[in-house]
Amino acid sequence: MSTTAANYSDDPVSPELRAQYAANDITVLWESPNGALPPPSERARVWHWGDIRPVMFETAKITLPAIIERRVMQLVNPTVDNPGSESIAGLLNAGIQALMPGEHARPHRHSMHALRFVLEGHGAETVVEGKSCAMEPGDLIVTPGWTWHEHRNVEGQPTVWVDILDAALHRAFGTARFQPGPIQSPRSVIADAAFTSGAFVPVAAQVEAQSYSPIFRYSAADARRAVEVAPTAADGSRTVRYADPVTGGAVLPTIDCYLTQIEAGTATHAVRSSASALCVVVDGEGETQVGDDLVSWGPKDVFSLPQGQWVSHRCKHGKARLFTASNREVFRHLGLLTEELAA
Ligand code: GTQ
Ligand code: FE2
Repeated sequence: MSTTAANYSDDPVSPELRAQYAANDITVLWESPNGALPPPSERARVWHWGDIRPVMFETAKITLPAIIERRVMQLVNPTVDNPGSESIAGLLNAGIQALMPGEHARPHRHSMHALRFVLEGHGAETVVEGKSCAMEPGDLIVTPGWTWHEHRNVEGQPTVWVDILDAALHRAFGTARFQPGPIQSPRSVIADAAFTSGAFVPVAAQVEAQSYSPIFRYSAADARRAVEVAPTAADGSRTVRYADPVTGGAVLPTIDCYLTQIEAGTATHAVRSSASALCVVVDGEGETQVGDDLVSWGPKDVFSLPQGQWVSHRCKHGKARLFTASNREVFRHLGLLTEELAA
């Protein structure tokens, strides 16, 4: 009938039918924003060390025991389209944590996979399933999901690090679990030293059964030595992956880490990934093109790499070293990883 539209004020659906939809919790696909996704709105965000270091040290003056244990300033990218995720990029979370001399964050464990990248300090340690991991600047320490861990600074210097976690992923999956200490049923672990020769790995059932790296600490010195002798890519940069020595794969099932070295005056070829990532600047100064945004950076700055954006890093001064943590393994396992290199 040609009168239909006029009767409903241009809405082809009658008010009575709309009411039926509402009463039955129904929406209609032809009006759904998910049918044709809008262009991604997430933008790169940088946290400059010079801005956040004083805020962290001011925060560290608050010494209530309950705050010491969770003294993390979460880096929340306001453009991430996922309310409540508190993420820095996509489903990745990051925060800055400080532990002052004499402080202790007691043992606990959680289903979230996490890692820490140390920014400054000396003498603190993270204990993971009984293994002591020294926290020196540039060190990577991984705390795989459901491993007991605690942080101690007995008499070291004030120590500050970046926490990187897959917390928003667990929130989305409904799998976030947390258990405070005291430690129950600790796992048996093998000393990191058993894996560091590179050419040999111990043959042990416990190593073969686990889905994460048996190495919990990747030292800055080892990483630097490795990247310096890595072959150059076509753009002249060198990259090493922090590898599980048993599988050769990522350090954690959900977070994959890399160190890239870029010579002054050079830039990396643009790459684009369906996964999200973030970078911590180890040293050097430069800028990164992320889609339409240009991010300037220096030592200890942290910046996000939203999914779907073309990314190219340029080193302006010094020899730049960038630590990158990506959730590409999540995407790869689900058959959703696309990675492109600009022509
Ligand atoms: O240091 O163990 O940023 O459990 C969030 C949760 C750090 C930690 C975070 C944690 C930790
Ligand atoms: Fe934790």
